[in-house]
Amino acid sequence: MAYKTIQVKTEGRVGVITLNRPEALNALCDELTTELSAALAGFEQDDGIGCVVLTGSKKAFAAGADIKELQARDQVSLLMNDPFAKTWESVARFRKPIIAAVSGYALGGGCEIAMMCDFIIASQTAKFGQPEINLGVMPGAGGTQRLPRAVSKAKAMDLCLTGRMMDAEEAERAGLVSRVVPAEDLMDVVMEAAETVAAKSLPVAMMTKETINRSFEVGLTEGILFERRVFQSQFSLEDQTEGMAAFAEKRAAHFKHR
Ligand code: DAK
Repeated sequence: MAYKTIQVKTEGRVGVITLNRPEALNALCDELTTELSAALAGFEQDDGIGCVVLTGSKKAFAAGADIKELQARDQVSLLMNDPFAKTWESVARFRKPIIAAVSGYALGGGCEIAMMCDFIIASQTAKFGQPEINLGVMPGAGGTQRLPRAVSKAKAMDLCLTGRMMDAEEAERAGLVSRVVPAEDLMDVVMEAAETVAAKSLPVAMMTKETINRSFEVGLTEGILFERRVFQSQFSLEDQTEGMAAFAEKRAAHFKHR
């Protein structure tokens, strides 16, 4: 499929989606989020893909929703015809592992989409923020919910109420990003991480992701019970037999993703 606002490629078992609207710092216009959704749907159906990387340019992962498009909307149009609802959460709904590689600005919806990914690896140049309050609105794609879970209430309030940006070092200290690397190394480090994830058993990786995400939805007792049942179910996988046999035989495991 030919895309206009993103670039999509496959490297081995890793799918890479690059947001590509340089003229607007990858602002998330309707066309871009629709294309992103379609690309993710393609990777979800592709048995050859075990992990996806979502990235932008050196200058911007994404500077937020397209303000010029948003300007034309009113409450009723957002309520009755909300293209965002269908497309924006497609990253959060994606069931395979997905890593955000963030360089430059990740603001507003850009920060929210990065937070929908399973983890964020940032370059030293990354800048995160929820500046919607400067536009007379608040975050609307999960920022008020995912940010406090990621960085604490204090930091989320600070960012959402002042609209200030935080740099990569502060984001790592706060727990928003898993690693910070020099800008020139970002894609090498992220691709290595993605290839490592993609080489694991895909059903186990998917269950791991689902179970960790469940911890944000349910209480500890329910979560532990869910974990135990999912763990037990993994003993019906060929990959469990293979993984444990490989350890006992002192060889590398070759997972078949079933
Ligand atoms: N939208 C549209 N265009 C943008 C943009 C954006 N978010 N960000 C940058 N651009 C455009 C600029 O207008 C400029 O275009 P031209 O003027 O050259 O045509 C070009 O990108 C380069 O930007 P700058 O000239 O401003 O570049 P600087 O390096 O000087 O500044 C900046 C970079 C990132 C600090 C600045 O561009 C900036 O402050 N951008 C806006 C950041 C922002 O406020 N982001 C939050 C957007 S609101 C929803 C759910 C969620 C949302 C919406 C709806 N629903 C469920 C309904 C999310 C909302 C948001 O994200």
